[in-house]
Amino acid sequence: MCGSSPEGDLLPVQRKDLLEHKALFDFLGFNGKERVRLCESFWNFDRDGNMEISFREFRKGVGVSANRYVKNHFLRSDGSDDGTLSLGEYVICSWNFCTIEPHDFPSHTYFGYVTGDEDSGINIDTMLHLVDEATGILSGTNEFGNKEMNLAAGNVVDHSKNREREERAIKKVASADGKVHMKGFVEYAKKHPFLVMKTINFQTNFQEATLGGAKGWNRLTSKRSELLKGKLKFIHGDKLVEWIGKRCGKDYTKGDKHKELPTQEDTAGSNYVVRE
Ligand SMILES: [Ca+2]
Ligand SMILES: [Ca+2]
Repeated sequence: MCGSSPEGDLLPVQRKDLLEHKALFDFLGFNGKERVRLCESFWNFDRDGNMEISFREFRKGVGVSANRYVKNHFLRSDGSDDGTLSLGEYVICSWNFCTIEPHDFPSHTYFGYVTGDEDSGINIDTMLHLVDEATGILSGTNEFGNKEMNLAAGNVVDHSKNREREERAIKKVASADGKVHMKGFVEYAKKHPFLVMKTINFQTNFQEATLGGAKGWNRLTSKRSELLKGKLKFIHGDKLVEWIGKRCGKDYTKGDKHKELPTQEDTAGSNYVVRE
């Protein structure tokens, strides 16, 4: 058994790129084949070839729309804060999202990415906005700007009634401070699974675009909790980028630019556009 090395077909610059992140791949437990595959998705996403993934390239690569959830996920993975993901940031970003285990997923994850902090709450207005973003039942327009099927079928829908009904349901799970906290959110999401559908879609798309689906990530998913040692019950990308970097002897919050491509440095952040 002497199959060819998974790195055999790579260009020298790609091999160098991969080697630079060896400690990171080792720490996260990627085998040779998986690390090449993940790097290949990075190089494919990077349409303009500047060795950085812009938000636009990220959305196109994963195949998702620009909603608040995807935007926050991208921003928190950008440890160096320059508006793009370097290979190191991208590896952590995809590992973090594609290996989330079923019991942490999706309402806890979704909540964290909407609030940015698991101890803070979501205002009722924001909750209504999220419900509308997910379904369009309050405004009659979904996140893609399409009218609901009801309207297309010529049925008259009273959206103010929908809003009142949802507002009542949200108030029921809100805390004394008038905000919806993690516990209330999870309760609401249990009865309204459509709210978190986009986290499931996002993970599915992301897994497919990287290691060929959930199956390709299984091995790494089973190692996740052992690696995190239960210390970080819920992890945001920015904390994770810092935490993992420290364990790999690399500071990803300062970025790891490719010095041999100096002309791209000035423009690296200019492709970053977020539509709400
Ligand atoms: Ca790029
Ligand atoms: Ca960055």
